[in-house]
Amino acid sequence: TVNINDNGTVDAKLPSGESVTVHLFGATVISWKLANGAEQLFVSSKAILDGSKAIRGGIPVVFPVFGPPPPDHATSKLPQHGFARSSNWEFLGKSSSESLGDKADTTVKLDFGLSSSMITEEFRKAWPYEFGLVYSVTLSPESLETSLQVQNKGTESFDFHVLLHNYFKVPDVTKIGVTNLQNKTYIDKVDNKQEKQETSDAIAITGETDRVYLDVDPATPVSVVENGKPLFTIAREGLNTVTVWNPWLENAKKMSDFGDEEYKGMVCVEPGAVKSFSVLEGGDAWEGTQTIRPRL
Ligand code: TA6
Repeated sequence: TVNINDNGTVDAKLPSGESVTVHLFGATVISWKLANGAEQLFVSSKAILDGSKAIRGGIPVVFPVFGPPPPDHATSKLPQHGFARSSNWEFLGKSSSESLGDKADTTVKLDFGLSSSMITEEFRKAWPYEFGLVYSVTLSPESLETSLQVQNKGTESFDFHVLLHNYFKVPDVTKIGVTNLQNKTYIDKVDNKQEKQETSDAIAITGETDRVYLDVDPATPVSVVENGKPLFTIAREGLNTVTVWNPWLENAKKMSDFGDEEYKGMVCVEPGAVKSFSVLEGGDAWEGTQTIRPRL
């Protein structure tokens, strides 16, 4: 079943019990529950859901720029992480696959759209390109997949970043590791953006962590593990960077929409294409996809 609610959210539930909720503000997935009702995503108890600020949690969609925009770039007048997560998207509809056997829906796909005519005048002035975004959220008993298609609807090329800013809910961030990033080069945003080489096969989070791993083969699944067992495994297509973030206590205190202690129960592992700006010629399209498998 799929419901369009009057609080600006769309939710879907499978006969097997899994559910997903997407807020039309930013097309932000704000809940993903397994059949047993266990919530997989972190949304701050202080998150603002009225459209006045990007939602602190879930899966914010970052486009067309990740991080503070470069001063000498077409995105320079946009806010950090761009406008997609702070715009009102529209629900385009659902499609579901009927399994051959019991006629039950085994997966449901929800599509959302955002185009240049829908963003605010302020955003359009800041980034005057004709674009179309289609964001697909596909729920199955085994995974949650989200995919962003970027279309250049104008004649002039533009360049962009995309990043899916996953906030995962974890029992205790001091007990988890992030695996399959060993030997990868990363930019350490907590240490003067220095480029470093990852040496550990399971990154521990012991303080503020803000790293952008580069050239991560999308075919290499990245996992959040607890005592060696995967809590989440993220496979990607077209997304060859992975950002790992935890604000820790000092930064948590500075965020009005984040509880001081909440850093202990979350970690962000964010697939993206943010090493450089991807160029899209007029009329062309680009797609990036993540498939997240939870611990079942
Ligand atoms: O993804 C990591 C990051 O870029 C951090 O540097 C931190 O700024 C985080 O995103 C949250 O950014 P926001 O604009 O949502 O507060």
